[in-house]
This record gives sequence, structure tokens and C-alpha cells, in this order.
Amino acid sequence: MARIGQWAINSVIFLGLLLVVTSCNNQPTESVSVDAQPKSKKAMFNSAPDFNADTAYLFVKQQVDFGPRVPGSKAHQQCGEFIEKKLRDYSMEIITQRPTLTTYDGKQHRLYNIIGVYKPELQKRILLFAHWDTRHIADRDTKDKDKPILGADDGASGVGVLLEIARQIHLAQPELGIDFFFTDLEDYGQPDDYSSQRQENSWCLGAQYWAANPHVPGYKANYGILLDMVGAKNAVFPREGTSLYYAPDIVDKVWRTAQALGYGALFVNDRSGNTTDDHLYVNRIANIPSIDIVHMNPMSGSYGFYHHTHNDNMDIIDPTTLKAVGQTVLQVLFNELPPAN
Ligand code: AHN
Ligand code: ZN
Repeated sequence: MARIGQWAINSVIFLGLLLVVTSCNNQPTESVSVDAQPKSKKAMFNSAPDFNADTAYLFVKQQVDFGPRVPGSKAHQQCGEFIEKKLRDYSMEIITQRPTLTTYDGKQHRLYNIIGVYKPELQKRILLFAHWDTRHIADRDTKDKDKPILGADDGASGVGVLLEIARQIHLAQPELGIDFFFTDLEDYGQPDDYSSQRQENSWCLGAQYWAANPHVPGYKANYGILLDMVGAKNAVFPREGTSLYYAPDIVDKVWRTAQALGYGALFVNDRSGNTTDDHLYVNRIANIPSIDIVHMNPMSGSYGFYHHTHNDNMDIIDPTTLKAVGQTVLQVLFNELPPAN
């Protein structure tokens, strides 16, 4: 009896609340017209720090100055130490992964994955990643096809943007978990004209390893954002197919943010085909919904003219592009914080 009595009281309270809620909603003309008004940037966004494109550009140049960062080379080792040093400067916890892996050509390479962890104690986490190794051959060039490329865009640009974001995060100290993952052995994939049997999974070895062996057992992030070739002059970033398949809402969030910031000329609504990039394995193996901001021609489906050629040097890097990408990602991060009104 007492139970039923309590139930009746609860029901009355519940119905009462329902009435209050309904009656609040029953002032449609006013509330709808307020909601329908275009939201200003201030209303939509928390304030985010100003991404410094000159610093990001310097970080790109500093990597390129080491020379091609081909796994196993001295420049590769030096660049890995450079990334670790920066993360240490920004007080990140650093974890490296260094198993020996076999590439498509039968060679053994010691992987050098680098993860910088910001606020490891927080549950809510965003994963930011970019590959830092550069391709061992210029297989899309017409000359010196067997020589390694500088990878100013394909490698250094994504890392440069992430390091500048890490610097800004260290300065602003937002209450949000962020993992900066610098993947290795992304670009040592099998060339198109390679004689032996086609190996679909010969690319992205560092990301594949991490996805199966995360730096923290049972690691989870709310979502991931991959940056690949984010520094070229006149870059365009279509909504990429693999990203749309696994994480359409994240694509939407990031592209809308970019467009609201005024970067709609770069972050276009056109879709591209599916790319095999580090995010594929983070989605498929680690089950973390992840997107790729990657410079591709949405019509032809091809990457920039410089892709995997010796033209991928500092001449094609434009700080304007680094700014658009870096500011967008910073804004997305700060929008994850409670509104600061
Ligand atoms: C392939 O070329 C198979 N995937 C593109 C991933 C990549 C290479 N991104 C930069 N370089
Ligand atoms: Zn590449």
C-alpha cells in the first residue's frame, strides 16, 4: 500500500512537471523566433586561442631541414627526437612504441610511434594524429623516382599543425583530455608498379600497430582527427569517403566549424572517394570514430600535383592553409568545453 501511495505521489509530481515543461514550450512565437535567428559566432563558439601560423610554418621547416625522414635514416631519428623534445617542452606525458616491423619489400624497420598525452586523468578525450615519416621513394615523379622525398606537405605539415596546437594547449590549459599521436611508417606502402603481389595493408603500419596495441590498454577517445597534407597553397579538403563512412557526424562538426570561421573555400562540402590512410585502421581496428582532413581533388580523387614527387618541398607550403586547419581544430577542441558565458 505504501508503495502504491508513493507511486501515486510520484505520478502526480511527474505529471505536474510535465505540465510545467509543456506550458514552458507553449510560447511558440517567441521561443521559435529566437531560435530561428542566425546564431552569431559568439553564441556558437567558446573562445579559442589564436593559432600561430608562423610558428606552425617554422615547425614544418624544422622537420624538412633534417632531410627526408625515411624510417631507418639519421634524419628520421633526429626528427623523432625533435618531436619528443617539443612535447616535453609542452609538458606532455610521452609514450613511444618501438617494435620491429616488416615492410612490403621484406625489410625490417624499427617503428617509432610517438604519443604526447595531455591530462591523462580525464575520461573525455580527443585523439589528434598525423604521420611524421616521409616516403622512401618519389614514385609519382618522372625523375629520381628512387630517391626519397622531402615531404613538406606529406608528413611535415600535419606534424607542424599538431605541434602548434600542443603549444597552444599548454598555454591555455583547457579541461579536456587530448592525445597527440605522431604515427610512423605511414608512407612506406607498396608502389603501384611493384612487381610482387598487391598488399592492401602495406601502408599505415604505425597506425595499424597502435590500433591493435594502444599506448594505454583499453584506450578510448570520443573521436579522432587525422591531418594529412594540410599545408599546401590552394589546398582543398573534401569530405572524405572513409571519414563519412565511419564518422559522418564528426565530419559535419569539423566542416561546419571551419565554414563558420570563414574557411569554407578550403573546407568544401564536396565528397571525395575513400582513402586508405591512418584513420581507416583507427576506425576499423580501434573502433574510434575518426576523420581525415586531407588535401584531395574532389573531382579527380587525386592528391596534390606534388604528391610523392620531389615538388613536395617548402615552396608549396602556405601558412594560410596551416592557419585554416589549425584554427579549425583548436576551435573544435574548445567547443568541447562547457560554454564559458
Ligand atoms: C595511398 O596512397 C594508398 N594512401 C594514401 C595515404 C597517404 C600517403 N597519405 C599520404 N601519403
Ligand atoms: Zn604519402
